[in-house]
Amino acid sequence: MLYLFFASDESENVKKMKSCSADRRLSVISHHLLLPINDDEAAIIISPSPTSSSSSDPLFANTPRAPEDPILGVTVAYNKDPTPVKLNLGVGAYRTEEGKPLVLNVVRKAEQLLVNDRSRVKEYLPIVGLADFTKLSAKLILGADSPAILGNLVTTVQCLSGTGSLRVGAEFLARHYYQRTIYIPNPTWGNHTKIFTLAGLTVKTYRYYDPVTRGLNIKGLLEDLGSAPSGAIVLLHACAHNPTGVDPTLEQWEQIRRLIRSKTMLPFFDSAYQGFASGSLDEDARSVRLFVADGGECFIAQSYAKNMGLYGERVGSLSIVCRTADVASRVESQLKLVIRPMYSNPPIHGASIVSTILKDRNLYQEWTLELKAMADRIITMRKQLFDALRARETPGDWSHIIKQIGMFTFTGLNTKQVAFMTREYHIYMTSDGRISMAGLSSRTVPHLADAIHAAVTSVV
Ligand code: PLA
Repeated sequence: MLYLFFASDESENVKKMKSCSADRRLSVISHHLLLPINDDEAAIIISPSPTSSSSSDPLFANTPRAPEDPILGVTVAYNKDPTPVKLNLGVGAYRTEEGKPLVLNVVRKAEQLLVNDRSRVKEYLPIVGLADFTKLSAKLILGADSPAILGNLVTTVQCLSGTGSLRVGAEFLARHYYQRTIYIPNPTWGNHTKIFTLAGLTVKTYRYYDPVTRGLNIKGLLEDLGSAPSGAIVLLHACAHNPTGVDPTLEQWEQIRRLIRSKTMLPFFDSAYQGFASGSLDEDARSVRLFVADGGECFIAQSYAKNMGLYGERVGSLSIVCRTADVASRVESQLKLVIRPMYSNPPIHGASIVSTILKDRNLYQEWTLELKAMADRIITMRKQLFDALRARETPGDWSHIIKQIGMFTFTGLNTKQVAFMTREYHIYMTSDGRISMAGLSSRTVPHLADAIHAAVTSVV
């Protein structure tokens, strides 16, 4: 536990904290700096001891070492381990049966087409990104026949993958929305808290996962959102909830939608796994489409990292569904003001790959098949791991492994058991007991099952 505070003249800072959004953000951060924080949160903290030019110490000598990221740091630790039997089940990145990263065939084809097209140049994209890409991206999540698209009620901007889309959305909300509180599920992807806090919003949680049933705590969820202030922003995972792998049923989504609309709360969907949950792009967009169909406002952050395997290309988009076309175009004009000083305009290559695939009927079809194959392989891994634990008579009910959806299994293993598995079996995973099923293969399932068995029977 650390306690941090501004070392500089406080009254100066207080004077500066007026109403503009940057100042609000400072005020939120300074508030956080005065609170006890854990190691994870410390990663986002500004140095508590700014280096002064009069000091004889080297510059930044007082800069504290930040901890590694709880997810990406797992890969750092894995890379340092010289053992050949090591297994990385930390970050959610798809691997083949051979344990290798996969570039989709359809992506290779699209890249070839792009390289062969001599008319393509490397000019800057517009601030909002590649027009074909943003149009097709909105269609992918909302459906081609969506009335919101047909009525020009949606503005879509190309952003830096899912993270960048959430970040731009958060910045926009901090500047233009009257409610400053966002409710995120407990638990959720660890970066959500940091993204929204840094934008100047206040982050609160709503109950989501019930560790006893290993299912959705729908009662707690409805109670918490029911007692949230009206207008609050609500972050929802469109499908394949990370880290739990637990999604609401369609009926439960409908209950959630009714509650959110009745309290005029603002839904913000994080869609990082469209196609990865069920293997069907349309099926995995049902939650979002349910909300958009009622005509209310909605934010959607999309990522092509997982479903097109474009992790490092950083392709994503933010769509904001508004009630009128005029509002949508004004919102877009303000999004440009958010983006321009952040990174000016987005990169061209990844978005060109996506739009090449989305606009060609054959390539699109081929993509859906490759996507389904990835989703199916993950489902097969679930079955194999479940069977392997049953065969070992590992104590406990492991049926959640086959019930959960998407890239991750939320095993229920505790921090000590995870540490044991890393130390004794060189299995790398996040300390909350999440494993990336996409990192497993038939060859490595027995090793993981042995490790889980040993952890459960020898570490409490
Ligand atoms: N939203 C959720 C729910 C995610 O799980 C992730 C990625 C993102 C957004 C952002 O992805 P992008 O910016 O790469 O598009 N989560 C990963 C990787 C797969 C990570 O932590 O960055 C994870 O292992 O949880």
